[in-house]
Amino acid sequence: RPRVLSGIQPTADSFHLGNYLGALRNWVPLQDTHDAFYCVVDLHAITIPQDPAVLRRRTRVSAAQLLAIGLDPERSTLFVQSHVPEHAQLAWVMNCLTGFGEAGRMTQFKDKSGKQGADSTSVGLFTYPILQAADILLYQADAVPVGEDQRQHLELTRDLAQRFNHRYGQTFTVPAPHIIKDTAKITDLQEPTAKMSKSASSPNGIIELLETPSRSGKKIKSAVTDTGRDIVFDPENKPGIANLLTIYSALTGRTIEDLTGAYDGKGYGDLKKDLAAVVVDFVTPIQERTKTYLDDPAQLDKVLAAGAEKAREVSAATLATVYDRIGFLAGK
Ligand code: AQP
Repeated sequence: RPRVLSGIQPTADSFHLGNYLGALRNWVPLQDTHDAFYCVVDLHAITIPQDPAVLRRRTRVSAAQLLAIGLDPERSTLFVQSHVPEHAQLAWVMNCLTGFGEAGRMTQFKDKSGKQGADSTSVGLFTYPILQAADILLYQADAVPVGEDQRQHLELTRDLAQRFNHRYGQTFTVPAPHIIKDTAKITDLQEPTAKMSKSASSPNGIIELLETPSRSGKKIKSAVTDTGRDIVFDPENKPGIANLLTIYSALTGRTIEDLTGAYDGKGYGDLKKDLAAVVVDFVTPIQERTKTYLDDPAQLDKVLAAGAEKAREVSAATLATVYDRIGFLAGK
């Protein structure tokens, strides 16, 4: 079976709808068609300062949410990145293969470091996409299900795989991005041309999977829209309404045409009220299941330990080949 690999950072107490609709939702069906590896990328999380107790909590909360949205450890491999040392080991090799200028062209780094200033930006944030390349290449992934913001990082991963293969002989599968166009960029409710983002959006701009219905309802009702009245799908001129329709359609399976037809002649208020109810119906069972997983942290840790063991079977084999190809002496 073809392989997929994807990851998510444990940098918030809840995933948001951008994470879910852009990436996580697509992880679930891939369990049936692919050999799927999914990880909570805690090594990536420390590219910005993290409180140790908070990071530990968020790593479990992230894993619990992934199980709650439908990842099944029997059908996929779910693990925590730091449990598999080969990620950091291959990242070093990839660091040495990446040009400084090449890494410097990553727009996500430029955006994030620009906001923080050079002295509070870690070298880890700079090499973040190179670690990401290692995550993917270790598993020989054919496809990587992510949101649109990750496209450039995926290009870098492909370049590094090809460069290594060219220099040392065929070693890595060159992965393709798996990006679902309709939901590849869910936007900020308050700033509907920017992506919904846990670090850049205001709290009112994001809908969290684990927040209370009254909170998400209020945010949807105060979402920024234009001054017109018509409910039409026009991302260019009506990005706020288009974003609400995209979310509505993705969560219900109703087409955009069906929705615009149904809301013909109705107002923005009606759409927002109904969407708030759709969101609540959607998140309520996820919240319940997340809580159940978190109520038994020992069991959760067991699932993650078993996942790491499965992941290491693949990652250790890839790393051994890489070390041999680049000329490291066999240690044993
Ligand atoms: N707004 C979004 N629309 C579609 N997909 C999105 N993703 C994130 N935001 C959107 C996708 O979510 C996955 C998890 O990515 P991550 O753990 O790296 O989270 P992130 O990209 O760091 O999420 P944020 O909220 O955007 O955090 P910051 O602000 O820290 O960058 C990825 O597949 C991503 O594409």
